[in-house]
Amino acid sequence: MTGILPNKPRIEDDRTGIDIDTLKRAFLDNLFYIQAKFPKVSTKNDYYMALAYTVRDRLLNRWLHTNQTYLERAPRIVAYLSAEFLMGPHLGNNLIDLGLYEPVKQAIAELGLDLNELLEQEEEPGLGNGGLGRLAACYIDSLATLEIPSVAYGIRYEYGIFDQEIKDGWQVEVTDRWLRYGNPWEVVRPESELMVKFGGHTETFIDEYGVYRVQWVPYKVVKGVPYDTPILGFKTNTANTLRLWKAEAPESFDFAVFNQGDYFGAVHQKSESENITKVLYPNDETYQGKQLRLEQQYFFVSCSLQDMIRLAKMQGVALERFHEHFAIQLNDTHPTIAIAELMRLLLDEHGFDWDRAWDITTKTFAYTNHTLLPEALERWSVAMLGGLLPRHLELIYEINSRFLDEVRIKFFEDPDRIARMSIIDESGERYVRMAHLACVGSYAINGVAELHSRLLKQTVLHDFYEMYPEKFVNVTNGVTPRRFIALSNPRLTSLITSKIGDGWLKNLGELRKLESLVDDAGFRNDFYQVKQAVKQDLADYVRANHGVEINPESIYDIQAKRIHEYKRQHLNALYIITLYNRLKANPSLDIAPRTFLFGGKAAPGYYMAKLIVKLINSIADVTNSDPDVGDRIKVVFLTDYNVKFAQRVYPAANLSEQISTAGKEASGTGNMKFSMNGALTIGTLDGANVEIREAVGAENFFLFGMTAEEVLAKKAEGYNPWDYYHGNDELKGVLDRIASGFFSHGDTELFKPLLDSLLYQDIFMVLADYQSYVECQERVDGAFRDRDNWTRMSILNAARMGHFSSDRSIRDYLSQIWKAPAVKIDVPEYSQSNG
Ligand code: Z15
Repeated sequence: MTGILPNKPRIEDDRTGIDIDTLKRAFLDNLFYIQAKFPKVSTKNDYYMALAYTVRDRLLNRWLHTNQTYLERAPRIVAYLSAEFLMGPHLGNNLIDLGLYEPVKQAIAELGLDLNELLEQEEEPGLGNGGLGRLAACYIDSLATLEIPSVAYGIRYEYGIFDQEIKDGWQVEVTDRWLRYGNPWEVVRPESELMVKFGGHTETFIDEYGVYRVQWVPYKVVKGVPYDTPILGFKTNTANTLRLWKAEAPESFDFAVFNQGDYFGAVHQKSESENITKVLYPNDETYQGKQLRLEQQYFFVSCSLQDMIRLAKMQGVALERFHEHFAIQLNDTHPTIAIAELMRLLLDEHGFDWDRAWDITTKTFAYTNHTLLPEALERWSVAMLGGLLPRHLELIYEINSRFLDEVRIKFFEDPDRIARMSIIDESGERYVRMAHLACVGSYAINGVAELHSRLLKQTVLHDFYEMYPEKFVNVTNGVTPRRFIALSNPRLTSLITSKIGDGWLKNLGELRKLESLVDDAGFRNDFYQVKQAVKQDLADYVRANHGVEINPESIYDIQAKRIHEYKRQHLNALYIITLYNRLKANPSLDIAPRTFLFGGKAAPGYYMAKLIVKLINSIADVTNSDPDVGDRIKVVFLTDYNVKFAQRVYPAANLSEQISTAGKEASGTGNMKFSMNGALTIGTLDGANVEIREAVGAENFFLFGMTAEEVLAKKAEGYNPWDYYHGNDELKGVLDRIASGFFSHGDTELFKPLLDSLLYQDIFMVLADYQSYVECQERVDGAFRDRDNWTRMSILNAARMGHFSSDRSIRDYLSQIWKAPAVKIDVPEYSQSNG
């Protein structure tokens, strides 16, 4: 539809101008014409919306020119497939990326409003659980910043991760109605809808050329509608797209035909279709095996692949060359059904033969593994998968049979391998092992930190490593400094920029220039003052929201992450009780005052995690009101930890708790965000902690606990937690204190499941690491008392974290896996194009 219409609309100056007066006029204009309000009757949310639209207007030129450039030039595109994108609020980030933060702040102030209050209004899109979803968000930020043509595909959950409330110390989940007031950042594209089939059966036939073919006759069809959100690069013209799919009932499948007069049946079928994208599954790292989850995965994968094929066709790219046009990254196994789906599309819908289709497929996909925990590995029962996706099950069997032939040839003397490596687990009820399918169907397999990638090759994927050593690479995770330094910590950002200029936000390695300033007493004092000011902000927040007074002079000791036994929030809790017991025994004990802050959600069905939340809150009740403790210990469980709140938390920390059992945390990314903001880490040699410690220097990192090798060895020799309980009086005192009902109003049953799990199994070896942890915390206590030296260590942490920018991670993906060149986007001056 081009015809005589000019390619560019006349663009009103009020939609692009960035001088203060234009921004003010544009804001009032949007308030009137979009929110339909006068200032007199406007709510804070109206003001937020007016500002969001003002900013959106100013990014549309970049977005449309980027899309047009990609359409015309048909560059190689990175497609990032993820069931989760934990984006966090868009407004502040977009202001930073556009370089509009300061002028907008001023314009808003001149209108008598406060930018921070408007930023606070935004309901964040919490379309992820934790690290994996947030990593995807950091990666698309860096892809845009590095000007890499890319598209991110996912699911537009109507309800994201639940909101957490705490009632009587227990977690209570509340529905996340994030779309309640509308979403100014997305654009729905109903004209680009696609259809996705489910269920039914397959039929064979001989086509017009006499070729044997299969067709899938589905039981139902669901419509996928794309919702697009622009993802800006930092100070570039590139604005890539996050395309999230919403499920709807297809009106073309005329209900009247299928349900003659069955009105209720028709409405029911409609709501069943829409159910697919209703809600995010709230478990992090535990696989549940629910059919609806498989429906979600297949739904968004099928929409995304059809979308890519449609784009390639539009650009005149032959499907034979699909793999040259797209590199598809599978974020964990969640989108792995894509391997079978691309085969189906090429074979059944585009007439390819097997060998050509398999060649294209295995040159297209790359797989990122994010965990070694067996409970997280996805396996779909053959019965369920075959019922929902009958054609895909056939294809998976065929892929498997050809794959196992290769295994037989390569390892002809080792028949056990066949059973171990098969995509189908046949040890009991039959399951499809999605990680195996991902390994077979991908040209690259990566772990997310050096240790994790090594352990992957040695343990979970050992057989696959022996089969395909050349596929295995490491890409250590990273995080975006735009959101987690510039936006989260404006004070630190101005201090750094005043010393080393502003190049560091695009090239985080430049932070190293701060190292030489560590000997400058004036700079140390400025750095210290920044940290104190941010700590005061958090104290104000905690007073207002939790009614607890915390002391900015105390150590802010923070553990913020999903609640999980392997992350060992309960080890932290045992240390708090240790200190408490010491203070009770010796009320004049001299310790550095500490504020223990926890934040994080427990999966609603994860009983032990919820009990840990209750334990922390129960300890807080006692310590925060015991006069013997006074101001020396405060414990606060920060409710409803999410991206928005995380941005307040990272900058305020002195000590970052990264205390998972070695070998269990694949990487961790919160560890990086804390350290960049000048927190010191207390941690095990797990995940990316290993590399962070190497980067910041062992003398600036508090290390404790067993190594991954020692953990495995101890397990092999037969670990008995009782030995530690009986061998350590202080530990025994702590566990006995909990057992006595001291923290539970005399109830000796409440925490028994937790104590039993520690004393009878302790699969995460909390008791084995306890003594080492306590001693390490004593070193922390000592170090904090030397304020100036602590500040030195803190500066060196921030200065040496350049390696952990997600820009570096994306460069690693590009050079090792994707090989997609950058494309510069031109945005012609509006004044010229508009005459
Ligand atoms: C998740 O958040 C992570 C791994 C998973 O397998 C699932 Cl299902 C969710 C996390 C890892 O636990 C964490 O160590 C890592 O930093 C993060 O993914 C991003 O790679």
